[in-house]
Amino acid sequence: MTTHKEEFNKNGYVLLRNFLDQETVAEIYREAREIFATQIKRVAGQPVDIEDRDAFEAAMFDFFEKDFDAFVNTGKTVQHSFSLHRLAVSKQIEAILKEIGIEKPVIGARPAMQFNSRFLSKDGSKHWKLDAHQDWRTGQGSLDSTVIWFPMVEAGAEIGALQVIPGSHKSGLLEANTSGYQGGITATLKEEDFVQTEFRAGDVLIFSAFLVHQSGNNVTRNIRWSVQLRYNNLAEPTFIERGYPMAYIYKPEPDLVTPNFPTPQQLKDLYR
Ligand SMILES: O=C(O)CCC(=O)C(=O)O
Repeated sequence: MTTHKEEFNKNGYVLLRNFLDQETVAEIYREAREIFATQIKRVAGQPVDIEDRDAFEAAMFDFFEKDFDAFVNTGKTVQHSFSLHRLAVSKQIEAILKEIGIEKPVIGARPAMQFNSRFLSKDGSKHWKLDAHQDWRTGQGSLDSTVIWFPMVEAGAEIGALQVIPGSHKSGLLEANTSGYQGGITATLKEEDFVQTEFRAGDVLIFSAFLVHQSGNNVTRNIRWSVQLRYNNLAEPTFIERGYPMAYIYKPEPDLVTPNFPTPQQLKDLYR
């Protein structure tokens, strides 16, 4: 029987069925919707039921249209949720990373979440899905830098689950432009080489940061909620030799986001 490590080395990815328990996924998904729901209530002036998928997602689209900045910031805030971060550093994730060869895992970039839908796009096509890319180009971490990707809803071709090119992790770093969040590979790729992945909640895809992959095409009216976790290997010799480069730059906003906030009185009231 092939081991996960053998499969990973050969194809550049392994799709682990039923890897996470349903409640772990449900908690991250619920917390994300709760965070959005608070802002939706502020903007729409009425609460929304997070358990009513269609109504909740319609409210998400409305929020996106009515207060884009708050939507973007809420999307970022969701990526700071405790449930997501708990999973990212859990024993279970550490064990699977070690199993496929990441001897000393370290977080490569802040855990991320995506809400893919063409209704959450300003220009109709560009920002809601990613062109073919290799994550290594943006992370530039260890040679064996690894990504964990999973949807929090059942996801197949229709809702645009990830598409991957098996074995492409051994092709090296391909030429790419800097369009969008992850850039897009400019080298010629054959569409027929992409394999469409399919998931039930709990299934997880683990892949080399050199694996060529792209977003599928979400043709449904629903949002494809997914999580991306990125890791490097502190023990990988070229990563040590290159001085542990950290290509993700987090920096504070230089100006006050809310001018003249807070007043001393607000602080006195808070700490009464
Ligand atoms: O979720 C997606 O559609 C794309 C995610 C992805 O490719 C990435 O984050 O590197």
